[in-house]
Amino acid sequence: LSSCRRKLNASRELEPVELPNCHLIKGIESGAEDIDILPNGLAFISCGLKYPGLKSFAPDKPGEILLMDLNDENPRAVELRISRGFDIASFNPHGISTYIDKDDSVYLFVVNHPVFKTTVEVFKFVEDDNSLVHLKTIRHDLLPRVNDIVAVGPDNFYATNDHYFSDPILIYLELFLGLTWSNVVYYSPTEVKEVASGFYSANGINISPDKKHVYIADLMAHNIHLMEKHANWSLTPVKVLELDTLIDNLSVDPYTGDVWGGCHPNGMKLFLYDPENVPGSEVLRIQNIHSANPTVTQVYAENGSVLQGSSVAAVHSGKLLIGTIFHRALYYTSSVL
Ligand SMILES: [Ca+2]
Ligand SMILES: [Ca+2]
Repeated sequence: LSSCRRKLNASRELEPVELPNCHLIKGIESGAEDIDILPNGLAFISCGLKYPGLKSFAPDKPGEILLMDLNDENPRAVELRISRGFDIASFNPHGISTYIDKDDSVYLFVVNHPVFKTTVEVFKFVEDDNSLVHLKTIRHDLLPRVNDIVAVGPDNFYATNDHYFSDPILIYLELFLGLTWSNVVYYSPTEVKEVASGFYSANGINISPDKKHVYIADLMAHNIHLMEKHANWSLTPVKVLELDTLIDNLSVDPYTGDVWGGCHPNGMKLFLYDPENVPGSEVLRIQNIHSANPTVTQVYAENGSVLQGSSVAAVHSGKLLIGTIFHRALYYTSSVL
């Protein structure tokens, strides 16, 4: 119990770090959990997550996927239409990942929790039509509680299971006993296997620009695991980067290889949401993550006002998008990036 309390209590009161030239994106009122940006500047945003134990501002509204074109002077978020036949009423999107195939087809992988179960939905993005065509729903015993995924092919991916149990009561038990049963699974239509284990709560996952390394954020352990990817899709540990905050989703700058983390400096405030004492937000940029001394920069920090619970920070050509669990996405441009 005490170890869990300690982990949740990364309860730093932050020195605020301002973002110059930042703009709130209108129309996102029920949280933006994850963001993935294509090389051409089109950003996909997963909105409206309902998660056991976390406050939802729109409990009766289905989740949605928004699209933003970061090439626009004043980008707006537009809801993507989803093809008929997909159950939109129970759509509860969590982590997302894009994959561009050899023929330039764009696939969007979405972790979904219809009635709090876990599926992975695969969509094809139709840009001319601002729509997503649903291709398939993936369910598997080794994918009981997926948080985030990183696509490595048109129908294969790595996924983090943030908890071993899917029953809410057992999740609390798991959390409070400090069990390290959270893991990473590789999925393909022909092979599904656990490729990494022993996490308190594996959360964000992403891949290096050269596709040789996979990065995994362990939210409750306050660290990022660097793993080497092999030809048979297995992963082996390289090193662990310790940080003093709860790291959620990870983004990788395709040009610099910098790793960006949306972080929660105070776990208790995150899980026990109080409008009078809202959770803070923190965005970290990690440069040269493979070197002996990576540079960790706190790009944004506050104790809770505009951004409440930054779950993701993603960059494209010097522009930064921050998604938050409890509030809106934020758009930011700066010459320092
Ligand atoms: Ca993701
Ligand atoms: Ca997450």
